Parts: sequence; structure tokens; C-alpha cells
Amino acid sequence: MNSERLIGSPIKHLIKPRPYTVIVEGNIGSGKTTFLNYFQQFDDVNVLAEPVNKWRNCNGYNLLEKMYIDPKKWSFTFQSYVQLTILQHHTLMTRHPIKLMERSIYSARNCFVEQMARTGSIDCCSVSVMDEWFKWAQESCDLSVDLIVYLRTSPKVAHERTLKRNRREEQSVPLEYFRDIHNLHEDWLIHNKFNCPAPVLVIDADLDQSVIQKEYLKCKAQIFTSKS
Ligand code: DCP
Repeated sequence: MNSERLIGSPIKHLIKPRPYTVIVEGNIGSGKTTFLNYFQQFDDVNVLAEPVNKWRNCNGYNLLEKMYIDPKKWSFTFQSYVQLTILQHHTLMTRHPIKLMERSIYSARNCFVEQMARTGSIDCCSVSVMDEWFKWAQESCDLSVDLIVYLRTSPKVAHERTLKRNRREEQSVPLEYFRDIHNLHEDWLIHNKFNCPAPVLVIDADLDQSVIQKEYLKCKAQIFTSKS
């Protein structure tokens, strides 16, 4: 999916003009991968799927699994690695005029780290360290985003889809966790409780696959019109 080279230097002034950048957000199981797959067909779009395979294999360690088995012990390690791998996507140079990213450093902080901090899986010292990295990254790199596509689902639908797709690490994640993550997406993208880096396009992602294609078309129109 991502055949282009990761650029080493994060220094802002060395980065060439960036592409029109869209981030795709939504609960676990909301359909981000299906949405991204639809955009693979367009030559103008560089599609960057979430590096979940890296999270399942960091030098042989499955950090995603460790985080779900023992959140207090592993959440900080896991989220630090998420932050690094997502930053690599934010700073990736591309010859494509449009960059479409699954998730962002913003949802990592506002939804997942926030949930972990509130429930005590990450202590406040660790959150401070992550926030310092976040601030440094914002000052040093161009993390601008032009549009956020929010695949909005009800927590129950997201939970059911996740159980159905059967990713081994996620099988015992309770509905309550999906509710927490949903509410934080709502606080961030609908109720403006955290800083929102771009306008938000909301899609009803509870819709069935057969109907949601129409929503994708609307999205495509907005993305291609806005970038030109
Ligand atoms: N995850 C996390 N912290 C993050 C990002 C993701 O704990 N900052 C976890 C939640 C999931 C897994 O990583 O267990 C992948 O989550 P995503 O929602 O990002 O990706 P999905 O594959 O679930 O997306 P979709 O089903 O919408 O395609």
C-alpha cells in the first residue's frame, strides 16, 4: 500500500509543499479500511493504511496484544510506538497530490491516550512525556491536515463488526471500551472539546456496505474538488 520511502528529516523548512491531506477517523471497526480501499483505485491518491501490522510485530513483540492483556503495564509502550509510526505517515513525502491517512497523531492523543489516562491505564507522568513529544513534533514537522472524514458509528455496531472480523487481540475488548472511544471521538469531532485540526465531514458508517458506497462518492467529490 505504501511504496514510497519514509523521509528521515522531520525539520519543517526542509519539507516540500505538502499534498492535500485527509485523515480518516472513527471507532475501532467503523470501516476505515474499507473506505481506504475504495480510494486505492485513484492515481492521484496516496493511501496510507494504519501501521497495525507494525504494532503487532515490533522486532518480534506484539505490542497490541500486550496492551490489551495488561493495559497498565503496556499502554504507554504501545501508544509511544503508535505515535512514532503515525508521525512517520504524517511526514511522509509523496508525489501524489492527495494523501489519505488512516488515523492520525490527533486521534491517538484525543481518543486513545485520553481514554487510557482517564481509566488509569497510563499515569499522568507518562501522558506528560507523550505530550512533550507531541508538542515537539508539532513545532518541528508539518502535521497540517485539510479534511477529517469521520466514520461515525454507534458503539454497538462497531463492537459487533470487530467481533465478526475476528482480529485475535481484540476478541475480549468489552462494549464499554467502544463506548468510551466513541464518546471521545464525539467530544473531539462533533462537540469541539479538543483542538480540531481541520473541517470534519461526517459519514453515517452504521449504513450497510451496499448503501455506504453513495457516501463514499460524496466524499470523493469533496476531496477532489477541494484539492484543486
Ligand atoms: N488502537 C489503539 N490506539 C490507537 C490506535 C489504535 O489502541 N492510537 C488500537 C485499537 C484497535 C487497533 O489498534 O484494536 C486498530 O484500531 P483502528 O480503529 O485504528 O483500526 P481498525 O482496523 O479497527 O479500523 P477499521 O475497522 O475501521 O478499518
